[in-house]
This record gives sequence, C-alpha cells and structure tokens, in this order.
Amino acid sequence: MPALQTDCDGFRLLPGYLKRDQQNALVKTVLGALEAAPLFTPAMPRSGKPLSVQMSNFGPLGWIADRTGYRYQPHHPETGTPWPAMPQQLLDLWTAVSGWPEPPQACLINIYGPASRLGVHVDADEDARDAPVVSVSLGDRARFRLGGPLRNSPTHSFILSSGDVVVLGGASRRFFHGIDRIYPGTSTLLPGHFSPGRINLTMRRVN
Ligand code: MD3
Ligand code: FE
Repeated sequence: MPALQTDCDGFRLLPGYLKRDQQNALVKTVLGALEAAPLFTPAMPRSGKPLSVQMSNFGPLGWIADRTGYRYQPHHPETGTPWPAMPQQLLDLWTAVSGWPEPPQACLINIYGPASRLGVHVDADEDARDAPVVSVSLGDRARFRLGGPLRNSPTHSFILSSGDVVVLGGASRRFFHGIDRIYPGTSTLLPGHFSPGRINLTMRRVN
C-alpha cells in the first residue's frame, strides 16, 4: 500500500516513510554524532535570547545562531572541529525523495524537549533556495504549522509523527512555518535522555 502523500506547492508529507528499524538506526547515528559534535543552544541575534531547542549538525556545513547572527559554517561553534560526515542513510533518503541531483550540504539536528517550540519563520540563510529541504521526524509527535509566502498567509496544521518525512520543494520552500508544540509520551523511540522529546533532521543545499 503506497504511503498517503499530499503535494501542494511542492510540499509533500510522507507519513511513516521510515520503518521502526530505520528510525532506530538513525537515532543511533545521531547519538554517535553528538559525542563528536555536542548539542549547543542557539541564541537569537542581538538579544542573545536562547531558543528552546538544542542543535547540532551533520555534513560539510552546519547552521548556527548566536548573538552576531544566523549563518552556515564548517565547524562546531564550541569545539571548533568540523561537523560529523553526512550519514549514508540520510544521503540515500535525500536521493530517494528530493529529486535534486546534488547531495545535501547540511543536516541540522533539532532536539526538542516536551516544552520546546519553534516560532514561525522562513528558512532564508541558504543561497540555494531552489533546492528542496528534506525533513525527518523522530520521537514524540509535534504540531507543525505551515503558512504561505507572507507572514499573514493562512496556515494549515499537521501532526508530524516518528518516521514521517517531509519534502519542501517548489514554492513551499519559502513558506513560513514553525513547530507549535510537542505531544510528550506519544512515541517510545527515543532513549530516556531525550524522552519525552523529539528529534528533527533537516537536510539542505546551502550554496
Ligand atoms: C517549510 N524545523 O529547522 S521541519 C528548521 O520540525 C525547521 O524542527 C522544523 O523549521 C522542525 O528550520 C520543521 C519541516 C520543515 C523544514 C524546512 C522548511 C518545513 C519547512 C522550509 C520551508 C517551509
Ligand atoms: Fe525552518
């Protein structure tokens, strides 16, 4: 039975795309990477106010946010070492779903606790904004809000569950979006240290 799929302005939700063993393998890979590239707490530019999610990255470039701004850089902001390599499982997923001929240059790891949220924003720090973004959800469910090209465009809410893959191509790549809330205790995937909670991986082209 093919997975249910919606495609609107290049937005594709692939529910349950990753089976449980594939989700487990990804979690193991993420935990391994965090040994080399520990979580950091991003901060709002200028104010320095911390975000409620924690982050790290895979790949040649990683996204960071601090008092001086948002940017991609090849090294961890605290350890100064290069980000861990992009895992083969994520490269294969990108090839399978993105339709883009070149591999992702960055994979942002977002770690949510039960009270974390991500305010509505657009992803605009990439020069390569024609390439899609591919997102993987692991762990507890989240309420994802997708708007349109303007901050006041009407929005739709979706539940993102563990194993769901989202492809943001076409116009949707530039749409406003955010995570309103986590539903604690809705998945048994993550180990105690990250549960209740959620991991989101987003692969991107940067330049
Ligand atoms: C829609 N992450 O890292 S993933 C982000 O669940 C981000 O952690 C959310 O927004 C998360 O920037 C949402 C789905 C997603 C990713 C990129 C998008 C949706 C998007 C870019 C444009 C429009
Ligand atoms: Fe985003």
